Amino acid sequence: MTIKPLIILPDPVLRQVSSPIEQVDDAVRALSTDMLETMYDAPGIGLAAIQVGIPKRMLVIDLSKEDEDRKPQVFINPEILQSSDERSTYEEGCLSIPDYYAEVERPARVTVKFVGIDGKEQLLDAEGLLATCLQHEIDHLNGVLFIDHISRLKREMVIRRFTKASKLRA
Ligand code: GNR
Ligand code: NI
Repeated sequence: MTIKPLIILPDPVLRQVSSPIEQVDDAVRALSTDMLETMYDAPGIGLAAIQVGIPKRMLVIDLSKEDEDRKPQVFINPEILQSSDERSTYEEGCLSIPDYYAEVERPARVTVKFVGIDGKEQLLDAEGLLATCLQHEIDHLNGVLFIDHISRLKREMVIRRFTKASKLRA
Protein backbone atom coordinates (compact mmCIF):
# COMPACT_ATOMS: atom_id res chain seq x y z
CA MET A 1 0.00 0.00 0.00
CA THR A 2 1.43 3.29 -1.14
CA ILE A 3 0.37 6.92 -1.16
CA LYS A 4 1.18 8.09 -4.67
CA PRO A 5 2.09 11.67 -5.67
CA LEU A 6 -0.77 13.60 -7.31
CA ILE A 7 -0.46 15.01 -10.83
CA ILE A 8 -1.19 18.76 -10.70
CA LEU A 9 -2.44 21.25 -13.33
CA PRO A 10 -1.06 22.11 -15.95
CA ASP A 11 0.61 18.68 -16.31
CA PRO A 12 -0.46 17.43 -19.79
CA VAL A 13 -0.85 13.92 -18.32
CA LEU A 14 -4.25 15.14 -17.01
CA ARG A 15 -5.38 15.58 -20.64
CA GLN A 16 -4.66 11.97 -21.63
CA VAL A 17 -7.59 9.71 -22.45
CA SER A 18 -7.33 6.61 -20.23
CA SER A 19 -7.53 3.06 -21.62
CA PRO A 20 -10.00 0.35 -20.62
CA ILE A 21 -8.92 -2.26 -18.07
CA GLU A 22 -9.03 -5.71 -19.66
CA GLN A 23 -8.90 -7.86 -16.55
CA VAL A 24 -9.37 -7.31 -12.84
CA ASP A 25 -6.11 -8.89 -11.71
CA ASP A 26 -3.77 -8.45 -8.73
CA ALA A 27 -2.19 -5.34 -10.28
CA VAL A 28 -5.61 -3.70 -10.69
CA ARG A 29 -6.61 -4.63 -7.11
CA ALA A 30 -3.29 -3.23 -5.81
CA LEU A 31 -3.80 0.00 -7.78
CA SER A 32 -7.31 0.42 -6.32
CA THR A 33 -5.87 0.08 -2.79
CA ASP A 34 -3.15 2.66 -3.53
CA MET A 35 -5.71 5.03 -5.04
CA LEU A 36 -7.97 4.74 -1.98
CA GLU A 37 -5.03 5.31 0.35
CA THR A 38 -3.94 8.35 -1.69
CA MET A 39 -7.52 9.72 -1.71
CA TYR A 40 -7.95 9.30 2.08
CA ASP A 41 -4.56 10.92 2.70
CA ALA A 42 -5.32 13.97 0.52
CA PRO A 43 -8.17 13.99 1.68
CA GLY A 44 -10.69 13.83 -1.15
CA ILE A 45 -14.01 12.14 -1.93
CA GLY A 46 -12.93 10.72 -5.30
CA LEU A 47 -9.83 9.96 -7.36
CA ALA A 48 -9.21 8.84 -10.94
CA ALA A 49 -6.15 6.72 -11.81
CA ILE A 50 -4.80 9.41 -14.17
CA GLN A 51 -4.43 11.72 -11.14
CA VAL A 52 -1.65 9.41 -9.96
CA GLY A 53 -0.25 9.19 -13.50
CA ILE A 54 -1.86 5.89 -14.56
CA PRO A 55 -3.96 6.18 -17.75
CA LYS A 56 -6.38 3.35 -16.89
CA ARG A 57 -10.17 3.67 -16.69
CA MET A 58 -10.58 3.26 -12.95
CA LEU A 59 -11.82 5.58 -10.23
CA VAL A 60 -12.48 5.38 -6.52
CA ILE A 61 -15.08 7.24 -4.45
CA ASP A 62 -15.88 7.40 -0.72
CA LEU A 63 -18.58 9.86 0.33
CA SER A 64 -18.67 8.77 4.00
CA LYS A 65 -18.30 11.53 6.59
CA GLU A 66 -15.24 11.78 8.83
CA ASP A 67 -17.12 10.33 11.84
CA GLU A 68 -18.58 7.38 9.88
CA ASP A 69 -17.16 4.05 8.76
CA ARG A 70 -15.40 4.22 5.40
CA LYS A 71 -17.41 3.17 2.33
CA PRO A 72 -14.82 2.72 -0.43
CA GLN A 73 -16.29 2.22 -3.91
CA VAL A 74 -14.22 1.17 -6.94
CA PHE A 75 -15.46 1.73 -10.50
CA ILE A 76 -13.66 0.04 -13.39
CA ASN A 77 -14.45 1.00 -17.02
CA PRO A 78 -17.44 3.15 -15.94
CA GLU A 79 -19.85 4.37 -18.62
CA ILE A 80 -22.72 6.82 -18.28
CA LEU A 81 -25.74 5.13 -19.89
CA GLN A 82 -28.30 7.84 -19.08
CA SER A 83 -28.27 11.41 -17.74
CA SER A 84 -31.28 13.32 -16.42
CA ASP A 85 -32.47 16.51 -18.07
CA GLU A 86 -32.72 17.94 -14.57
CA ARG A 87 -29.46 19.70 -13.57
CA SER A 88 -27.88 20.34 -10.22
CA THR A 89 -25.09 22.66 -9.19
CA TYR A 90 -22.29 21.84 -6.76
CA GLU A 91 -19.20 23.71 -5.72
CA GLU A 92 -16.50 21.41 -7.08
CA GLY A 93 -12.84 21.08 -6.29
CA CYS A 94 -10.15 18.76 -7.65
CA LEU A 95 -7.08 17.27 -6.01
CA SER A 96 -5.21 18.09 -9.24
CA ILE A 97 -6.20 21.80 -8.93
CA PRO A 98 -5.59 22.33 -5.20
CA ASP A 99 -7.45 25.07 -3.33
CA TYR A 100 -9.55 26.19 -6.30
CA TYR A 101 -13.34 25.78 -6.14
CA ALA A 102 -16.10 26.74 -8.56
CA GLU A 103 -19.77 25.98 -9.12
CA VAL A 104 -20.44 23.45 -11.88
CA GLU A 105 -23.83 22.50 -13.32
CA ARG A 106 -24.28 18.87 -14.39
CA PRO A 107 -27.10 16.35 -14.85
CA ALA A 108 -28.65 15.72 -11.43
CA ARG A 109 -28.92 11.94 -11.95
CA VAL A 110 -26.91 9.44 -13.97
CA THR A 111 -27.13 5.71 -14.61
CA VAL A 112 -23.64 4.23 -14.68
CA LYS A 113 -22.50 0.81 -15.88
CA PHE A 114 -19.17 -0.36 -14.47
CA VAL A 115 -17.14 -3.38 -13.45
CA GLY A 116 -16.66 -3.76 -9.70
CA ILE A 117 -13.47 -4.82 -7.95
CA ASP A 118 -15.01 -8.34 -7.92
CA GLY A 119 -14.85 -8.30 -11.75
CA LYS A 120 -18.64 -8.26 -12.10
CA GLU A 121 -20.58 -5.79 -14.24
CA GLN A 122 -23.01 -3.61 -12.29
CA LEU A 123 -25.53 -0.81 -12.85
CA LEU A 124 -25.92 2.11 -10.49
CA ASP A 125 -28.49 4.92 -10.41
CA ALA A 126 -26.79 7.87 -8.74
CA GLU A 127 -28.09 11.25 -7.59
CA GLY A 128 -26.85 14.10 -5.45
CA LEU A 129 -23.15 14.32 -4.64
CA LEU A 130 -22.52 10.75 -5.89
CA ALA A 131 -23.87 11.66 -9.36
CA THR A 132 -21.70 14.79 -9.46
CA CYS A 133 -18.60 12.97 -8.22
CA LEU A 134 -19.03 10.12 -10.73
CA GLN A 135 -19.32 12.63 -13.58
CA HIS A 136 -16.26 14.57 -12.33
CA GLU A 137 -14.22 11.32 -12.15
CA ILE A 138 -15.45 9.93 -15.49
CA ASP A 139 -14.47 13.29 -17.04
CA HIS A 140 -10.90 12.64 -15.77
CA LEU A 141 -10.86 9.32 -17.67
CA ASN A 142 -11.53 11.36 -20.82
CA GLY A 143 -8.94 14.07 -20.07
CA VAL A 144 -11.62 16.54 -18.99
CA LEU A 145 -11.32 18.72 -15.87
CA PHE A 146 -14.06 20.54 -13.95
CA ILE A 147 -12.60 23.87 -15.07
CA ASP A 148 -13.63 22.89 -18.61
CA HIS A 149 -17.24 23.41 -17.42
CA ILE A 150 -16.74 27.00 -16.14
CA SER A 151 -16.37 30.26 -18.09
CA ARG A 152 -13.37 30.64 -20.37
CA LEU A 153 -12.22 33.71 -18.47
CA LYS A 154 -12.19 31.87 -15.13
CA ARG A 155 -10.56 28.79 -16.68
CA GLU A 156 -7.78 30.82 -18.29
CA MET A 157 -7.13 32.63 -14.99
CA VAL A 158 -6.79 29.33 -13.11
CA ILE A 159 -4.54 27.78 -15.77
CA ARG A 160 -2.33 30.91 -15.79
CA ARG A 161 -2.04 30.82 -11.99
CA PHE A 162 -1.12 27.12 -11.91
CA THR A 163 1.30 27.49 -14.84
CA LYS A 164 3.17 30.24 -12.98
CA ALA A 165 3.23 28.16 -9.79
CA SER A 166 4.57 25.12 -11.69
CA LYS A 167 7.45 27.19 -13.07
CA LEU A 168 8.39 28.23 -9.53
CA ARG A 169 8.32 24.56 -8.43
CA ALA A 170 10.42 23.29 -11.37
O1 GNR B 1 -12.33 15.66 -3.31
C1 GNR B 1 -13.05 16.05 -4.24
N1 GNR B 1 -14.19 16.77 -3.98
C2 GNR B 1 -15.16 17.05 -4.92
C3 GNR B 1 -16.14 17.97 -4.58
C4 GNR B 1 -17.15 18.29 -5.47
C5 GNR B 1 -17.19 17.66 -6.70
C6 GNR B 1 -16.21 16.74 -7.06
C7 GNR B 1 -15.20 16.43 -6.17
S1 GNR B 1 -13.99 15.25 -6.60
C8 GNR B 1 -12.65 15.80 -5.65
C9 GNR B 1 -11.48 14.83 -5.75
C10 GNR B 1 -10.97 14.80 -7.17
O2 GNR B 1 -10.28 15.63 -7.67
N2 GNR B 1 -11.37 13.79 -7.91
O3 GNR B 1 -10.99 13.71 -9.20
NI1 NI C 1 -10.66 15.78 -9.84
